[in-house]
Amino acid sequence: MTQALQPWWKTATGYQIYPRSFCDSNGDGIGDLQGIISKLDHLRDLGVGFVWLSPVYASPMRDNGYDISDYRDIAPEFGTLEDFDQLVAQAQDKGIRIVMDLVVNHCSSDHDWFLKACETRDCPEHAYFYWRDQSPETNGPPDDQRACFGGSAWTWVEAVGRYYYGHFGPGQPDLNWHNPALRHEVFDMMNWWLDKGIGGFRIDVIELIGKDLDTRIYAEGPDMHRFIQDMHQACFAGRDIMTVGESWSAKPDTALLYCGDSRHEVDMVFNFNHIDAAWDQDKGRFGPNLFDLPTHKRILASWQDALANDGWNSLYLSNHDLPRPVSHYGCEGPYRVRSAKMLAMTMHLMKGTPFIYQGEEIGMTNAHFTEIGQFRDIETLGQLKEQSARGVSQQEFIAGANTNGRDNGRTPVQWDGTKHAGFTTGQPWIDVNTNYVDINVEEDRSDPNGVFAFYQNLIALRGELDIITKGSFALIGGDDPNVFAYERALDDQRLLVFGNFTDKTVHFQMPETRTTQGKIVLSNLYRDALPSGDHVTLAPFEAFACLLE
Ligand code: TEU
Ligand code: CA
Repeated sequence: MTQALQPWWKTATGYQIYPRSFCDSNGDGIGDLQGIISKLDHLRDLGVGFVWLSPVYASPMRDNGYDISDYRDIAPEFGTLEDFDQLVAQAQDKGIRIVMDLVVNHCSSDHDWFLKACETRDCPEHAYFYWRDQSPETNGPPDDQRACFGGSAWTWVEAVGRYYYGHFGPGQPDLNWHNPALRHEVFDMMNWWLDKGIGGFRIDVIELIGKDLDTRIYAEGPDMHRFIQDMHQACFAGRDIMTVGESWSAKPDTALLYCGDSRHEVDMVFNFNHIDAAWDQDKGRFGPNLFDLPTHKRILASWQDALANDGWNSLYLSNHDLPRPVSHYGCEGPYRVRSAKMLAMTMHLMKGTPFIYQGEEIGMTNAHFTEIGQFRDIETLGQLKEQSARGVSQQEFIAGANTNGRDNGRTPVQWDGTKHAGFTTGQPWIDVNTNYVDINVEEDRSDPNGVFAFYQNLIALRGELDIITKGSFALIGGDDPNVFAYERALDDQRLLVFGNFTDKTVHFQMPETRTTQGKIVLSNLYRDALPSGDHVTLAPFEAFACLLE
């Protein structure tokens, strides 16, 4: 039987690097490109096929690079364009592609375009941004829209006598995608990077381009798909690359509009349905963690179903905006290692491309900061202001930020047990987690039963079993509150996956009595067979995968 060759990004595993926190090569306390180059063997050993590199462009770093002041240069604290070319070449030698982060919903208020746009209405750059007059009723901003990082989304510029729109904040003015010259500039820049041989783009908040400010439709606005299709035609068509758009508003019923084959937009979306389902309706991410396994399973399964025959799923639990998976879904205590493996297995064996976030491969935990002064994130500090004004105490705020705030994923990668975890010889820009003495790469990698070794096996298994990338997906026991179980199927093969999300021994009811035992292909304990009978007993945070042929 001949089967169509799959694109590389369907069989590869991705790895996200947040450069500021990955590895510092020169002792200034900030991770950099040479630091990444020095750790490429770590990634090759893990077996990843590509890196999603969070922004390294020139930036005043108010939002750590998600505020770009020059799209064709590298921030000096990260290195130079030569360092970047070296990274692409050396990664390629190790079989790893570099996928760039593309932040084009907005730029930095320090970008030349914006500086010019603020001087006069009579320059082309003025039209690269969204401007509105003051409201005749209030003599204030045109509407009451709040910015994501706090304050009004509108900022007054005296010299031009108008407000500009910044969805995230005044330091990140939104680019006017409705202006053809702006789109042309952006596409030109994207092709410039693609011509350097990068592996593709992760596109920041893609759901926000195409907004209609007058009707106040921000996400998935009326022109979004048209603009993504323009982008595809101008930059992606005919290139062997991978593109993934971040969309906080994509749902199973709109997913194919972004990534269906015939749409010519992007290959995948990062959706957040399984993430914000656990957020409090009013307090958002800073509220309590409302994780509920049946809801989580239903959401993941609905995405598997929606993209069963067209489009493609991205699979992930964490990134630089999210808490650490063991802290959020697993256990930080005695079952840390075991739960890290369980979370990895249940995520990676679904259909789609898995993404590992730096530090996840050794089971790093949340930050557990104790003082406001330890937080660095612009969103967290903006929320602190807003919530203090509403009477939330500092203590309460710190608890919320420690549960779900963005700095949890941004503490430096813990490489070894030496001072500052081997991340830097200087003073790190954000505190290293105090648990680095016990939890670090050197320690974990020296243990054949460590988290790293398990990820290696998981990634290797992906290369061995076609069923992981090609098989169909069906949830088993969707209502069970403790166990995430599913079945993959390809031709005569079945792959059963089980993960206990609790710290208790549980009995999972199978829908039918099994007689065949199958072969255990991966286990985070010492299981060697699937028990026959009508139920499976799982130890705390146990996970295993069983192949039936
Ligand atoms: O994030 C988009 C985004 O809307 C959320 O992550 C946001 O940070 C908020 O937490 C929702 O509560 C992307 C980037 O991943 C993020 O790091 C940037 O700050 C943001 O866009 C702006 O570029
Ligand atoms: Ca540095």
